[in-house]
Amino acid sequence: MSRQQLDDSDEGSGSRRERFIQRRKFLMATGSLAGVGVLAGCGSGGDTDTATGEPTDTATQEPTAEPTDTATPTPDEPAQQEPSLAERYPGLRILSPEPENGEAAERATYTDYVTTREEHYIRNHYPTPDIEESEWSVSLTGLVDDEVDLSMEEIKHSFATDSVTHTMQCAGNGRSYFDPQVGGNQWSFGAVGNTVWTGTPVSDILEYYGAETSEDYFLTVMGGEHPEGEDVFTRSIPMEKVMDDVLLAYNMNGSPVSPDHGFPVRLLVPGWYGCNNVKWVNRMHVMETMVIGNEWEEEGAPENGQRTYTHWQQYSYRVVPEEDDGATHYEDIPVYDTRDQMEQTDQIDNAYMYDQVEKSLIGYPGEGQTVSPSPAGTIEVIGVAWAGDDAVETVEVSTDGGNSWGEAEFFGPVDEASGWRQFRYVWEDPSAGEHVLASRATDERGYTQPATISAPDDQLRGVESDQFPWNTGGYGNNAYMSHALSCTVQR
Ligand SMILES: Nc1nc2c(c(=O)[nH]1)N[C@H]1C(S)=C(S)[C@@H](COP(=O)(O)O)O[C@H]1N2
Ligand SMILES: [Mo]
Repeated sequence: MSRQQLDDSDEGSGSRRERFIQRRKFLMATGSLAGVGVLAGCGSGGDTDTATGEPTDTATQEPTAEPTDTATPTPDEPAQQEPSLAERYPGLRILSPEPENGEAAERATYTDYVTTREEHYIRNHYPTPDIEESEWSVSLTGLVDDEVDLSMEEIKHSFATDSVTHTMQCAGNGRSYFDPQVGGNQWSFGAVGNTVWTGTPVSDILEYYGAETSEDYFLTVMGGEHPEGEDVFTRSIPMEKVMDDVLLAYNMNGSPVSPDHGFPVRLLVPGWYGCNNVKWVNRMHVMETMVIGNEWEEEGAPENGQRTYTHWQQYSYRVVPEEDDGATHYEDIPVYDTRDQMEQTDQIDNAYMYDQVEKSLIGYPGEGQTVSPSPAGTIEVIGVAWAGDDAVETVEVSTDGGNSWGEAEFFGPVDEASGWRQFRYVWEDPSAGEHVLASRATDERGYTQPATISAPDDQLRGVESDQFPWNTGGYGNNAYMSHALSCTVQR
């Protein structure tokens, strides 16, 4: 029996998730969920017990009322069964147990500022590797004075330490709303979370080892989890961004990054799509261009003709309309911001998914929920909004399916632009019955979420006539009607 079948037939995990959701609702109602232990142990000194490779992240988890009771062993089963993905992340809807892929199951995730691990999506191309921290190293190669191999000890303690709040979102989030559908994981709204990451500024390491750090260079970063002979998860990050705020992160929400999120170390590119945040980093290569061409396609695996290092930089994570055979490969591009690339189609055929485009999600009311107005006759709509490494300027809410809009107000922490903003909208005197709620964000540059996704025939490469470009990879969907929800008002 495959793991998939096991998971699907495992009543226990389903009911555990039910209990999690019930309990979450209870905690929300009693107010005890807000900011649970979020920053406990955060900072450079709080990571002393990571050498075991089994990070304990209890500090960031919501209190669990029940003991983990899923492994009720039958006589012929091993007693020590590793908990399944669904058991470890009861807040996720699992898309595939191996490789591990799951998204936040409930809209309620988008009422809180910090996303707990149990609700933070996971996106893997290969299964999560089992890594001993003491045996892991990150090499620095390419245009540097000294090529070196850095141990985790050195990464953690020989350089500065910094923290950043980052809204991590998969570039494929919202893909399931494409019509016609495109291949790949069918993410709905939940492949996004907001967490606090702690690590070493990559700029510190590059400067120390005499790397070429001029603006038009790139740092190409590789993951170490690929099975032998398979493409290496690789991204080329513009040096300008690397030197600004990129981290080699080893803590998430104040305790060691869990294996599924990149233990012992991942790249953290504040405000940029999830794909740029390479997990299980084992090499950083300083170069003049992005990874491109034969040298990088064949290195390490000359016989199989694979796109060994170029696949996820040049072929995948590109905005490709139906009429193109594939994405045009570039050595460099004039602008990195994804929305700017999508506007400059005279210069770039197919945008690269770098900085995230503006987006928002309503967290309350939830889809299909029945809600009653307060004694004062209002309903408070709550949600979150983000725009990559640009600040969100305004959020508007519609309670009539996008016909009319009212401005929401912000509340909650403002750490930096790369973390989302919480918003609230006071819905005055809602009428009884079903309503379609939508939200739309505008960022500091004046970009606003479009209404819908275009038809493939329109062959768009950027946002036009209030439409997000349908694209073959299903990337970047920020159309507000895709993310609208219906709820029922009872009075
Ligand atoms: N090495 C490696 N890094 C990776 C990936 C991967 O498959 N392998 N997936 C990427 C993608 S597509 C996303 S969206 C994020 C997801 O990070 P998370 O699982 O911590 O949410 O990791 C990125 N980093
Ligand atoms: Mo992703």
